[in-house]
Formats: sequence, C-alpha cells, structure tokens
Amino acid sequence: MTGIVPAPISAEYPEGAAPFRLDDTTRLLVSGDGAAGVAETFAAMARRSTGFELPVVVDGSEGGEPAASDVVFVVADGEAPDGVAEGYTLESGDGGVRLASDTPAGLFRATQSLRQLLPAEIERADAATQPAGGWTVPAASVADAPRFAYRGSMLDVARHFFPVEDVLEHIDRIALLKLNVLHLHLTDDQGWRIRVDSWPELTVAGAATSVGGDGGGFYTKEDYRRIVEYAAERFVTVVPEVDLPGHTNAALHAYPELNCDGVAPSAYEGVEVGFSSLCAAPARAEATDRFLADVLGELAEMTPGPWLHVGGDESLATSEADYLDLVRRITAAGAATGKTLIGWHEMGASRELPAGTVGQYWDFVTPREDAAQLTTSFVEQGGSVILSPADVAYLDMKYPDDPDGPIGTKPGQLWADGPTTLEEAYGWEPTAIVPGLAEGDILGVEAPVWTETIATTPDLEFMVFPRIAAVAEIAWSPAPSAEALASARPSAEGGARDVDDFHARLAALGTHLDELGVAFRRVGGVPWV
Ligand code: TNX
Repeated sequence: MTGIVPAPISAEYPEGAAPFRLDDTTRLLVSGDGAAGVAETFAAMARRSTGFELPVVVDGSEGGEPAASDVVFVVADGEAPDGVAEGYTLESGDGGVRLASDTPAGLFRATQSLRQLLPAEIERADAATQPAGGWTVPAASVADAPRFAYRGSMLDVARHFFPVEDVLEHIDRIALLKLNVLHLHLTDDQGWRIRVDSWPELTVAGAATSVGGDGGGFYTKEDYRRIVEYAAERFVTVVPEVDLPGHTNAALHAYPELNCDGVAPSAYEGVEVGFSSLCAAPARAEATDRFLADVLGELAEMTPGPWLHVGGDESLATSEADYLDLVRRITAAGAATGKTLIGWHEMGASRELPAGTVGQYWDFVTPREDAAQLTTSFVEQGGSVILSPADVAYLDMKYPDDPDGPIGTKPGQLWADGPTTLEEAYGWEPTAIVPGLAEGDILGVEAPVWTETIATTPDLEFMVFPRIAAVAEIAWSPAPSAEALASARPSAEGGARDVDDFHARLAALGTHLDELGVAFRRVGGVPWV
C-alpha cells in the first residue's frame, strides 16, 4: 500500500519500476546549508529501526559520489516547486533517492514523505526484527508544497497536564503529518503550567491540580526549552498561549492581588468556562499590568518563534467595557515583547489591535451570531486568520458510535455539534467558512484538542488520531478544484475531496501509527490493516 498523508501536489508511482533499497551500505549525502542537520534527524530515527550505520557524508566530497543505495539531501535555490516555502521534490528508484528543497524546512518535509513510503517498521525503537521484504521505497516522483503557511496542532495541557515526554512524542507524530506549529494552551482556570520566575506562585498554588483533581504539574524553563528544541529539529514552531483575561482562575488563586476584592478564589477542578477574569479596576492596575508585562515578557524570552497567543476567548465574567480595556492592556504588553500576537476570535471586538494580530476562529463551519464579523475584524486591522471550526476541527469532540458502547463511555465532548466523524473533519473548505475571507487572509488551519475529558495519553491519542490527519490534509494539500467545490458532496461525505483515496492513504499511515504505538481510533470505513 502506497500513499502519503497529507496528499502531495503530485505523486507518481510508475508501475513495474524497480524500488529503492535502503541497506547497510546506504549513506546520506548532503549538500547545501542545513541539509546535514535534516539528514541527521532522519538518520537518528532510521538508525534505531534498521540498525544500519547511515553515515552523513558531504555530497561530492572524497568518496561522496552518489551510489544507487544512497539517499541524497539537497538544499539549493530553485528546487522547491514554484519556490513555495517548505516545498520539496522526492525522487526514488533503483538509482537512489533524491530529496530536494530551497530550504531545510522543505527538506525536512521531504523526509516525512520518505518516512511514510518506507516500511512501517521504520518507526520501531530497535532493530530486533526487520521487514520481510527489506527496507524498500517504491519508485516514486513527488512534487509538493503546502497550501497554508501555518498548520497547527493545539494541546490543552491546562485542564489535564501532559509530561514533557508525551509532548515530544506528540511533536514527532504531528511532524509526520507535515504540521509545523504546536500551540500549547498553557494556562486555564484549572492550572497554570509554565514557570514564570517573577511570579513563582503561578506554578505552586496555581499548578497543584487539574480537572477532577487528577493531579497537577507544570513545565520548568528547562522542560520548555527541551520542547522548543525538539520541535525546532522537526521545523515545528511552538506557540505558547496564556489565556487572558478570562480562563484565569489558577492565576487569581495564586495571587490575591490580581482579584478586584483582593481575595483569592479556591482552586478549580470543574469543567465550566467563563467565570473568571483579571480585574480591570484602577485599584488593581499596577499589579495587573506588572503581571501582564512580566508573564508575557518571560514567555517571549522562552519563545524563538514569532507568535505569542494571548487567548481572549469566553470572557463571560468580564463586562464589555472591561474586556476592551483589558484586551488593550494585554495586547500592549504582548506587542512590547516584539512578538506577533494571536487571539481567539472574540478579541476582534477590539479595534485597537496591534499591527498584524492574528485571529483564531473557533465557531462552527457555518458562523453563528457575530463570530464572522469578529473574525474579519482582524483582517480589517491588517492581520490574518487561523481557522479551527469547532464542529469539524476540535479533536475533543466525540467520534460517533464508540466501539465500547454508546456515546458517553469514551472521552470527548458533544457541544460543537458532536459527534464528529472523520469525514466531517475532512469535508470542509477553509475559504468557505467566514464570508469575505480570501485565501490570502488565511494564515492557516489548526486542530485543537481540549482536555477536560482527556486525562491519559492513550485517551489523547484516541481522540487526536486519525482526525488530525484530515485537518492536516486540509492545511497542506492543494485546494479542491472550482468544479469539485461547486459539485461538492455533503461535508459528512468528505465534501469536495476524494474520501476513498484519503481512506486508502490513511490505512497506510495507520501501519506507521501502529508501529509507533499510537492508540488511534480505528474509524469505520477506512481499510485499516
Ligand atoms: C471551548 S472555543 C473552549 C475551551 C474548551 C472547549 C471544549 C474556545 C476558544 N474555548 O475553553 O476547553 O470549548 O471543547
């Protein structure tokens, strides 16, 4: 079974052509800035599972002439299709493999296609057993580039905490799907999960518990640095979110001076939203503004990427006037760090957003109430939009007909028109959601997983996979043709995209997920092996 998820722009597998064989003579020949690092990341995985040496050698150096068993890694101008950032080509056959891009990031994406074309055993942690037919790659010619620049996975580590090792595994798996952003929802009512040196109680009193009292946790700065570095090796940017001014009970619990009445509320272990708020009153302005400057300043220091997410959603306990005042102060403190800010679409209520502020849309595929206007407000103010429509892209929505019984026996929520099928997650078109948003206004697409009902790693994997692959394909793969869009099937049947083809490629991906030990949901309709 051959196929790549997300679907490339073009992929040809010439019938009858001899495959490439990776063996104990294979070398990784590199040329161009950054190629060696990408080859080393690939080698670190492939050495474990194959047991081969796979030396990284500079192409053209002494003895560095490509042989038929070699994989060539090229970074050079003019290699990416149409010069699109992160674009690449992959050629394989009995003469060798050649991966090429204009950028190291594009070359890394090429390695993730190669990873999927190799036997699934490539994912194993040791070389104890080898694939029966050897380490073959079908003869292939792939030209590829992403549709959207921002392709994200959001992990809520506030409602339930997930340790560093779990986050690193998650990063490796989203990289396999060519996602390039990990958005960490680091703070919420139930917990504050990132150390801030200037406000240490945030991760003492503020991190002691989680939903249901399932235990606390937080990332030290060293933990966070490991996450950022591991992600960077996979060309994944970490976007930290501190959710403000609502969703702040953990901070209000840790610091009485942030509360209007000066009294710290109890820690919160429930699943309600919209009851907490920073205090807008002048009496608390000094503490609140110092908090904002310190927290966002330290967060920016820990963040090599360009974005800081400041939340802004569901501030139902904040009056409209206070919300606008606090958003002005939050975004001023955020912009002072030099980062570009991202906020949930409610923040579009402000007409004083810093230049370039990105709105993250979380309403439904068909916008309700004022969600569309709030979202276009970001574009009107010179920013762009990330789309995370909750009824198709929220990975915490239940799947239908849980295998173990009726809905309700497995983790997940229903509020966003759930349950959500794999085909619904696959059957939407980013330009067809918020009227007035053009392709160029859309920075990208993100699939959040909220963890009120998800307390363990197997449950997390069950909810995330395989639907995240559907969202990854919407984010990466070419837009359906105008004809396909015009005659699209209902979104429940996959919309304008070819569901059967997706299912077949997903089954191939499933063999890799199995080898990785991912406890994914074996959704009906997919020919899983
Ligand atoms: C809505 S939509 C939330 C989160 C919840 C999630 C549960 C949005 C930006 N916020 O606070 O965790 O629903 O599905």
